[in-house]
Amino acid sequence: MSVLKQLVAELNSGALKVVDLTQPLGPDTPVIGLPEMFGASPGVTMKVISRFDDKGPAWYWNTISMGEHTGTHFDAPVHWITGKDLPDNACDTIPAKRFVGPACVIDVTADVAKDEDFLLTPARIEAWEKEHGKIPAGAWVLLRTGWNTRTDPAKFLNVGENGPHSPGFHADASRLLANDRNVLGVGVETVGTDAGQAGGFDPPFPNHTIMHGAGKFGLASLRNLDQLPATGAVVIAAPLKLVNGSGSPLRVLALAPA
Ligand code: 23J
Ligand code: MN
Repeated sequence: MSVLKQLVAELNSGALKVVDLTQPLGPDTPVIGLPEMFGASPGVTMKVISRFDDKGPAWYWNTISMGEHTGTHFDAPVHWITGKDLPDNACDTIPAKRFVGPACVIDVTADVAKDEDFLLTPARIEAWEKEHGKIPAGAWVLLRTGWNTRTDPAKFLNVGENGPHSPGFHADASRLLANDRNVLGVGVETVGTDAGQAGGFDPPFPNHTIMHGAGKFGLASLRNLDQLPATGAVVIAAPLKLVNGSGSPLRVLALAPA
C-alpha cells in the first residue's frame, strides 16, 4: 500500500490519531508583556460584521485583529534581527515543505516543577538522545514543561517583581539544536520560545537570536504535548501566508500512534 493510502487507512481505523496542539484563540488568550520601553503586541479583538441581522440577514462573520505573535503562533526567521537578511525568511516565502517534520518531545516537567526558570541544556538533550536516538535533521523539537496546565493567564505569564518566570533554552542548547542538529525549529508550551527571564541573558533572548539567525522557526503556546510520544509523531505547523509576515497564529496538528 502507498504510504498515503496507509495513512488514511490508519486514521480511519483509529491506529493513528490527530492531536491538536493549539490553544483557543480569543479575547482571553494571554499575550507576552515586554518592558514598557518596547512596543506592546495587542491581543485578540473580534467584532461582528453581521449575525443574521440587517448587516447580513443570512450570514454571520467577524473581523479579527491581533498581533502576529498571539496565542499558539509561529515565529519566522525574519522576526529577529539575526534572521532579517536570510533568504525565504518570512511567512509567505518559507517553502511549505519546511512546515512538516517529525516531533522529538523532550519532557522536563519534573525539573520545571522544582524550578520555574529551568533551562534545557546540551547535556539534557544528549541524555534524551541516549534514550531515544539522535534528533534527526528537519525535526520539530518540542519542550514539554507542564506549563499547559496553567490555564489561568496570570499563572501562565507568571510575572513577578523582577519580570516573568518561565522555562526555556540555555543558549548552548539552542546552538546545538540549530547548528549541529539542523532542526526545523523548537516548540514550547510557554508564551514565547525564550525563558521568562531571557531578556537579561547573554545574548538577550538567546533562543530567538540563535534559532532565527540560523533560519530556524519557533512555535509558542503549544498544548497537549503530553499526548505525544517522545518520538514517532509528525507535526504540521503552517503559518498564514502573510506577505512579509514575521509570524502568525496557526493551528498546529500532530499525527501520532493512538
Ligand atoms: C519580541 C521580543 C521578545 C520575545 C518575543 C517577541 C516572543 O516571545 C515572540 O512571540 O516571538 S520573547
Ligand atoms: Mn513569537
